[in-house]
Formats: sequence, structure tokens, C-alpha cells
Amino acid sequence: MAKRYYITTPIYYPSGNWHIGHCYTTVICDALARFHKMKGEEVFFLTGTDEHGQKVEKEALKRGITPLAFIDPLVSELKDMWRLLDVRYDRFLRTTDEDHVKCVQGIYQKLYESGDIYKAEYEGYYCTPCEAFWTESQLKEGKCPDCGREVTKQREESYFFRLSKYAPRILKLYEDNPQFLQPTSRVNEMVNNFLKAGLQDLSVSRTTVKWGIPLPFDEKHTAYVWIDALSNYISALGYGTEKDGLYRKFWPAQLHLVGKEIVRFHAIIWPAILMALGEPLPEQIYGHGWLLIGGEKLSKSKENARPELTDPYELVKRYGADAVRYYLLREIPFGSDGEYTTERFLLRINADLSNDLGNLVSRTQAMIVQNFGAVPPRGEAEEVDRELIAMCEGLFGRIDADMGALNAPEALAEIFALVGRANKYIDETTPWLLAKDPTKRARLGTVLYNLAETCRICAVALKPFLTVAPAKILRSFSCDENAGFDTLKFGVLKEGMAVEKLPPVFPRFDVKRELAEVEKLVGTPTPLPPSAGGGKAGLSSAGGGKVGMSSNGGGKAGSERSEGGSAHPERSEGSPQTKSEISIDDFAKVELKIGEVIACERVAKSDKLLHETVKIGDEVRSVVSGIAKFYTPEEMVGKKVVVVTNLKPVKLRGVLSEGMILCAEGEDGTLSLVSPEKLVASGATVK
Ligand code: ME8
Repeated sequence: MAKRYYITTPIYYPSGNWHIGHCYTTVICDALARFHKMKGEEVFFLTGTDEHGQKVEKEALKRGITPLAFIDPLVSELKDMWRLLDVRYDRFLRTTDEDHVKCVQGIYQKLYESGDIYKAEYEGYYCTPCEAFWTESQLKEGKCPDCGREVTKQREESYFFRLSKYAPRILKLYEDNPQFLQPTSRVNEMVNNFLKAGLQDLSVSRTTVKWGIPLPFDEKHTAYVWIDALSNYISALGYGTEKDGLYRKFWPAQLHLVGKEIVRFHAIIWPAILMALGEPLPEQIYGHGWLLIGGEKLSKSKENARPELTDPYELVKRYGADAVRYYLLREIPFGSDGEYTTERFLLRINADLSNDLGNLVSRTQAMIVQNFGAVPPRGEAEEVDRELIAMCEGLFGRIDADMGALNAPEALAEIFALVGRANKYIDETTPWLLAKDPTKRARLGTVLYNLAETCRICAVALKPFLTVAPAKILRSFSCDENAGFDTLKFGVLKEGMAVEKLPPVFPRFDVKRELAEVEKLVGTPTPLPPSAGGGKAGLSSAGGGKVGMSSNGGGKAGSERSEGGSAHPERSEGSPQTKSEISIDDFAKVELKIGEVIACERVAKSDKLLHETVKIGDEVRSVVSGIAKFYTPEEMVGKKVVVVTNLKPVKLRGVLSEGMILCAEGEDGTLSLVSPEKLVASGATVK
């Protein structure tokens, strides 16, 4: 029976503003999942979103929309990000999914019936951003000990989980099973900071938070977000239901990979819950380090002040998914923190991908195509060949050991050590000189064969890590891009197989120029191209002017993703001015409604964008429009406008835009709002 490998990322807060730090956990999990799949194991890779809680409730309220209307576009963005980075999960769980909600209720019911959950009064300090309660003694200078932000004192009726009862068993778990929590430094943190002093029972319900899962035995209360969130690891598999086949097959998980700031929840609360449920514990919790900027954890608010490009969408668009994945998997020693700078990113991908790997492949292919036209015959091996061949043959063993220790940076270092050895082999065997001497043709063939095999082996070994280049390289040597690890042996290429000379697999970036461009991109808002903010992306009008969309219609507004542009998979870059004919059915796909602007403000750091709050019937929407040059916020309030209401929401300069306001564009480019000629109620359909 094939071995099973169940791996999970934490489920993400729908915070938006994703940065490269967010991609770290998930890209590592993806590489691990791909690695185990290639080993022939049955893999289940879980990720998702953590959607309940006060933070979401407040944000939605602020915008006058429902929590789900607030979250849905952010979830789509996150999924887009994973798609761009070629992350292939087996399930994307949302904590608002019905099966998850039922599972969490089942868990509460079970713990309540067994007496592990009881009712009492709670008094404590709550940190909304961390969704965590603290006792007075745990606060640091009166602030949240995790993030240093303000906490609020709360007192209310609450259900408690008997966490205190499980402290001795958790300590014993760490002692008996050193693999359970890794790296070892995290065990010391847990023991010294929390377990030594004994654990207090945990408040696991709120009456003040409405956006949460109602407890089945007391609907006034909603589930504490961390119990809700942690349960995803088993709810995703159908735990507690009749359809629990996946649970029986994959649980316990081999790995929960999490950032170090959430180890406490995973290594203390989660095992205690599972102990209380009488379920097996995951095999390992690994608390990885952070990507830092200026010595601090990379987070959107800190990043803004620095000329570093951290937007995954922009990074993938400029440098490709392979480059971003490679950087994340290679640069930071596993388990440690690592400083992120755009320069280091560029230096790393230039040195390893473009120089070492790219050159090896292009030199090898150029010489083969020039001298043989196809894979050359392989002759007798010399000492220098045997050394290269031995390194190729031992590669899988070495990367398997590294990946067994979750150490992707080391596994990649092994592969690139082979790439480096092969480049040195070229210098040692001087094939360009052999090519000049007809008596050395057999030797030239052997050298080039060995190099082609090394390229192929490196490409197969790189498949869990990079998702674009390995397939290209394999195809160019007439090999199956789906080749598995069983092909990691020397001598698979056969004489006469076609070889294609690829254009450079990895471009080389001019670091200085890139840094200057990136600094501009990050430091100042990128001006909107003509098609955005009043662009011509829209519906043609009868008159001489054009009716355009004063919002997010296919343009690009700065370095944040989802502002249109090709960074967003659903958007195209600009639009042609003349459109082909469409049928009435095509037109009917566009939903147009009358809205009333009830509030309006300028979008920070943009001279083109206004942020309107638009009432459309009973609904209130946030819309961003590129009309600040033509209307002041004051003028906008009270205006009746035509809104495209079924556009996929996007973010413009970090502000959610859930529609487009139509404008007519005059000959001189002036935008003028399109309004109903007679008095019409907001919400009325435009057709
Ligand atoms: O913590 N460097 O979600 P999240 C490395 N919802 N990793 C980083 C990072 C950085 N600068 N910034 C974020 C949550 N991450 C909870 C989890 S699980 C039951 C509930 C990582 O959206 C972070 O460490 O804040 C975590 O692994 C992931 O992004 C999601 O973080």
C-alpha cells in the first residue's frame, strides 16, 4: 500500500494585501506535497481561509456590507495567488464551508458532553488583530505580548475548555516524542513561556462576536476562532461525519507547517483538543521562521515604507513563478528567519537560475545541436566522467534525506551543487576544443552525452520546486515532462533522441536597473494608463464620445495586485478601441443598475482615484473610480450614477472596488458621469 502524506498550511486570514511572506508556508508545503507525490505516495495537501471573528465583522460593518461580501473577493485573490505560484492543493477549505461549520459544532458538542467544556464567567484582555485572550500577567507593558498592540478588557459569560488538565500530557508528549514539535528551540519556548507555569483553562466562546459558528448547545455563543480554525485540519477530511473516508485514510497528519508566531496554538491547544476528543495527534508541528524586512516580520504596513518589492503578483509578473518559488525555497535556512530584499532576490535568481542552470542547459544544447544534431553516442567513461555520474546517481538519496527533514533549501543546494559540478566539468573537458579536433569526436560525444544526462537529471529533481522550467528542459531533450524519480538514474537518454536548443530558460536581470525601476514602482503610485480610470474598456455609445468605465476596467493602478493589468488572471491589459459586434445575450451578461453615491473620499496617494460608497437599492457597495481629476468628492455625494454591478471585485490601491461607475469620455478626455435623465430610484435596472 502506498505511503500516505497529509500536509497542511495554516488557513489564512482574509486580510488581503498579500505579500511574499504569506507565500512562504504554502510554497514550501506545495514543494513537499509535489515531492511526496513524485515518490509515489498518496498525498493530501490542505490549505484554506480562516474567515470568522471580530476583525472581519468590524471590517464588513465599516463598509456596510455582509462579512461574506467582504471576504469572498479576498478569498478569490488568495486563490489567484496560489494559481499564479502554481500551488496545487487537494482542498481549499473555507471555515464558512457548511461541512466545516457542522464539524466544529460536533466537536463542541462532544467536548461539552464529556465535560471538557464548561460554562463560567470570563474576564480578560482581548487582542482583536491576534484574536487572542490574555491574562493581565501575560500582557507586556499592558499590550498584547504577541504583536504589541492595544488590548481591550472584556468580561462576559463564556464556555471554557479544560486546557489546564492537559498540560502534563503535553509536556510528556514533548519528552517522549522530540519529533512532535520542531525545531527544538520551539519546544523550549513552549515549555518555558507557557507550560512550566501550568496552563489556564481556555475561553472558547464569545457572546460579543456574531460572525462565528454558533455553539450547538447555546446559540448565544459563537465558537472561539482558534478552535474553529484548528479544527479545519480534521473537518477537511470529514471527521465526525458519515463520509469520513478521507479522515480514516489520512489522519493523523504527517505535518502541520506553520509560522513560528502560531506555534503556541498548534503545539498546545490543538493537541489538547485532540486528546480531549480521543483522536490521534499529528506527527509533527514545524514552526518555520519569518521573512523579515529591516529585521522585522514582513507585514504590509511595514513594507510600504521601504523600496522592496514584496507583492507576489508583481513579482511573478516581472520575474516568473519559478523565480519566486526558487527564492522562497532556497534562500532562507529552514527554521530560521531571513531578511528579504529585492536585491537579494535578484542576485539569487541571477546567480543560480540564470547563470548556473541556464548556462549549463544552453551551453550543452548549443554544443549538441551544433556538433551532433541529437543526443550523441556515449563512449567509454574517464575518471572525470565517473565523478560526475556518481554525483548524478547519488542525487536522489541526498535530496530525499533533505526533504525528509523538510529542508528544501538543502535539497536545492544539492541539486545546484550538481549544476555547479557540471559547469566545472565543461571547463575541465573543454568540449569546444574537442570539437575542433576530428580525432576527438567520440570523446566529444561522451562529454556532451554526460552533460545532457546531467541536465535531464537536474530537471527531474527540480520538479517539486520549480513548475515551469523543468518541463521545458525535459521536453527539449525529448523526455516526458511527467517523468518521476524513477528516472533519476544515469543513462536514460538514448543516442539519436532529438535535442532542441531552448531560448534562455531564465533571463538575466540587470540588478541595478531593476532596483531603480522597482523603487519607483514601490515608492510612488504608478500612473494609470489611459484605459484605466475612464478607460475605453466599455460599452460603445451612440454619440461621438465614448462611454467608459470610471473604475477598475482593465487598467493598472500601481503596484498592488488586482488593480487590473495582466497580474490579475481575470483581467486583460487595456482593451482595443474598436470592439467586434456582440449579441443581445452578450450584452445581457452585464448587469447595470442605478446607484446613489452616499459618501466619497480621495484614495490615499492617488491623484486619479475616488472611493465612493454607493447605495444600490438595499445594498451598499464600495467602488473605486478614476475620476478624481473631473469630480471632487463633495460633488459626487448625492449623484445618481450607472453602476456595473456584476463585475468581479478587485482592489485598487488597497481599496475594494465592487463595481464600475459609467462615464462618457469627451473628445479631450474629460470624463462625465452617465446619469438617468428622469428621477429613478437607486437599485433600478438599466437596460
Ligand atoms: O495565522 N514570513 O493566518 P495568517 C513568513 N489564520 N511567513 C509569514 C509571514 C512572513 N513575514 N507573514 C505571514 C493565521 N506568514 C491563522 C492561522 S491555522 C489553524 C490559523 C505566514 O494569514 C504565517 O506564519 O496570519 C502563517 O503560516 C501564514 O502566513 C498565514 O498567516
